[in-house]
Amino acid sequence: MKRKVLALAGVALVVVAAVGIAWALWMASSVIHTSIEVSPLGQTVIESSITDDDGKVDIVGWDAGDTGRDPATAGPLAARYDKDIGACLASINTPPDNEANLAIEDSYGGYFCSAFYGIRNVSPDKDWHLTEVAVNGGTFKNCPTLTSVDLDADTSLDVEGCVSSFTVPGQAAEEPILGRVWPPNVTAYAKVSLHILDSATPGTTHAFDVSFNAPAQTGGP
Ligand SMILES: [Ca+2]
Ligand SMILES: [Ca+2]
Ligand SMILES: [Ca+2]
Repeated sequence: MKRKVLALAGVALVVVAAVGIAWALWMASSVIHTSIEVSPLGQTVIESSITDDDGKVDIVGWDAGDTGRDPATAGPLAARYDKDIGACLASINTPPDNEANLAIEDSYGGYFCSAFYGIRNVSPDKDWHLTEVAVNGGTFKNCPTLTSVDLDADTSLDVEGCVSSFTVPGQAAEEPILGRVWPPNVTAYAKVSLHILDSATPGTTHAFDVSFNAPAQTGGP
């Protein structure tokens, strides 16, 4: 009997230790600050920003499940883990800065965040289009093609992502953003999806820049 009790106690200890280690790994998080710039200044205005893990439902068609539970896939309408560990917060700086910010906090390998930005072509008569979405160390492609980035130059990749667009808020089907033309006075919605990789350095704060680069005013009537 005594041997059985000891064996059970041993099993319990192992379970407690395993849970402790798993929790420690889970909490070994990265903080990622993303700044998104749109150029050329003057032709576009970033009007709005939401994410699918800021703890509130903003646009039902995109983040209906956003009660804080962490996204386990890219959005829109990401599948979710049962846990609420990470958070992903977007904000914008109105012109003249005309920047969007994205902060991912307490993330871990396997964490996703999708951010959606309303970008308006404020030119009265010129089309607008993107030529490049530049990120630290590479360029983002149209989803679902992913680009991986090493944010802290330690040779292990930290995050992968892609970009896409939508014509109206809550739209289900993604459209390419590179090659897309915004007519004058039209708002389109850009999505930036990020996936934290298992090889991301734990407990690190990363700064991360994304630039939506466009030529000077183009096309138009
Ligand atoms: Ca949200
Ligand atoms: Ca969360
Ligand atoms: Ca790295």
